[in-house]
Amino acid sequence: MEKIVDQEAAFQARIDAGEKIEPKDWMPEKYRKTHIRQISQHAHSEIVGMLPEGNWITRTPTLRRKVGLLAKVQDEAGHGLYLYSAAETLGISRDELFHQLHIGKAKYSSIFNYPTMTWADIGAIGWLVDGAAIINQVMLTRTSFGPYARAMVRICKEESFHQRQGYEIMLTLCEGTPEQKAMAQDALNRWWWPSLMMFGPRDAESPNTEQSVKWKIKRKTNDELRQQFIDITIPQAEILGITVPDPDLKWNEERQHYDFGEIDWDEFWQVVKGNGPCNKERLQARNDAWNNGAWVRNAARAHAEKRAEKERTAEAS
Ligand code: BYC
Repeated sequence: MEKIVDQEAAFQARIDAGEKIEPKDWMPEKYRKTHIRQISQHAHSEIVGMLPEGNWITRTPTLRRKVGLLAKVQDEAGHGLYLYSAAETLGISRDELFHQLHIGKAKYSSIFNYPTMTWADIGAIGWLVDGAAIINQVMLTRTSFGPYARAMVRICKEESFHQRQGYEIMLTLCEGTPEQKAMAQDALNRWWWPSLMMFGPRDAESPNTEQSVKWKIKRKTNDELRQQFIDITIPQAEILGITVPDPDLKWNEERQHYDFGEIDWDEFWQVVKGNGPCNKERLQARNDAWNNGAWVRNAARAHAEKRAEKERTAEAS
């Protein structure tokens, strides 16, 4: 018992000194579990996040937009792969991580349970969803677990391209016909509040924040990041000439931040619990992809076994 207390104190001292924790280092079991939870949820978000945008690859308005969107969706797959690899360093298999997603046990970001109804939604996702993700992920480049922090550096570079391509779509629509501008406004109306929910519950209702801040998994709280996102995004909406759907939004000179209205937390928890507009469709799509890919996994396994057998025979002779 005393040994564990000493180890925990030494571990906290390393965190306090700003050292990175690496996979083979001693770590408290809860630190390991928190990381498996957060990194795998993050990986699942990247993979499930391909679905709403993938929905528009065949319907982009121009070839240039198709190339950009294809590259973005492929990037998200790559982000998922770096993150699954980072989670595996903590001693959990990728099959287990997928299994937890497929049976609905593991979470993924609430935002991907909303539908992409018009082309402007693709602009809004890049601008707002990737914009929110960057705010969170720039913080995570300094998180205390080495493999997660390093994955984030590369991911952030790609996310900033994603954010700009989304904003450029919005800018083009807002400079277009009145119908195009109305489409951009409608997308902002539908994506604004769910984007604010991406940062998670209010600090007072966030069971994991206190410990995660202590372990420097999180360097900022959910509410701090949400405020940062709002402060950065409002001037961008002003440039576009569209209105953020929040009558309570107002610059607060004293706080030097925007005040904003109440988020619908009931909607947030309903979506997190699986009752959002597209939760069932998203899980079905992931399960179908897994089941339809069985023949590829079987073929790869058979090929690997054949090769190993060949090598064994060559060594024996
Ligand atoms: N959605 O104590 P809290 C992308 C859960 S993808 C669903 O504050 P924590 C992109 C939370 O898990 C980028 N669940 O938790 C991809 C916890 O439940 P459990 C996605 C949520 O972990 C494709 C409970 O609520 N980014 O950029 O300290 C196309 C209490 O919350 C949500 C990441 O995944 C939510 N929004 O803080 C385009 C970032 N919020 O697990 C773009 C990595 C909370 O205890 N994750 N919950 O059962 C994080 O930074 C943190 O996990 C969070 C939550 C800030 C999200």
